[in-house]
Amino acid sequence: MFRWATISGPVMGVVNVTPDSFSDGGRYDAPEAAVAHATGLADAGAAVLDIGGESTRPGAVPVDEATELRRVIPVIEALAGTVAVPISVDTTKAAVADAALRAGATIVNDVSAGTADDEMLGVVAAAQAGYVVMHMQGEPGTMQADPHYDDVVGEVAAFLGTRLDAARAAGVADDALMADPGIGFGKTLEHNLELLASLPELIAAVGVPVLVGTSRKGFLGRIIDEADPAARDDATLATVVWALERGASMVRVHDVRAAVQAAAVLGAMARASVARREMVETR
Ligand code: PMM
Repeated sequence: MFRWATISGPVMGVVNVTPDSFSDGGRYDAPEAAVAHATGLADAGAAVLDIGGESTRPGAVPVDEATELRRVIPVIEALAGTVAVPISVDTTKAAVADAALRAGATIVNDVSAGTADDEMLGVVAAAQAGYVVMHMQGEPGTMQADPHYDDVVGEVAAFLGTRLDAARAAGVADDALMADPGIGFGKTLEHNLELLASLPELIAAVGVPVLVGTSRKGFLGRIIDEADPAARDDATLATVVWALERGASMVRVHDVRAAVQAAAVLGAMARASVARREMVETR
């Protein structure tokens, strides 16, 4: 039975076993390369390894189930026997989630929050797996065409609340649930910034731990004028610190080492500020 409270740290490492992910597509699409990369992320301090076989970048073409299975299952099988950290599978397909959970994954990261496949919530509940529900407006092929919200924070929180309730109704345990505002999924630069600015409000509204995935995304490229996603890790780190400082429980990143180090330093400073406050109060 998976519980988020048992996770050893706040950093989820991204392992894309795809030829076309926006920032690392094609680098780790051979199983051996993906396993070596994932093992390196675990050594760098990732508390969860997130394995994905379907790119969700804007404009991405969906892949069929057989292709996705062929990409992720060998990697999950190899990792489950060798790394100590939990493995999540980044998929919207129930059959892929089911096979991944049988192969040794214990978490399903579903960018459709169970809306893409009616069987998904049942598969997660039956396996007593962890489940990440993410908000997306539209679908990857078209989501960045013209995103619109009247109140992005309110609408994202309401959607996540509804999908968390659906997961609970299907039998997923409350402490196995995590919610994600879906930075970059059907959102403009301004929408992404508003969501990040409102993290404490969003976290309070959803009532479960929150995951934030900003790593190397396009909105960062627009802010720093950097077209190459792989050159956005420093910009990513600013958002990692921001998100953790404002209560996010986990960040999903490519550059695990930097995020782990930032989280360790933040933790040390937070402990010092608690100690200082206690000292001042007892004077
Ligand atoms: N982003 C991507 C893929 N999967 N899952 C969650 N929960 N949150 C995200 O923000 C997220 C995700 C796209 O990034 P990638 O192509 O680098 O994996």
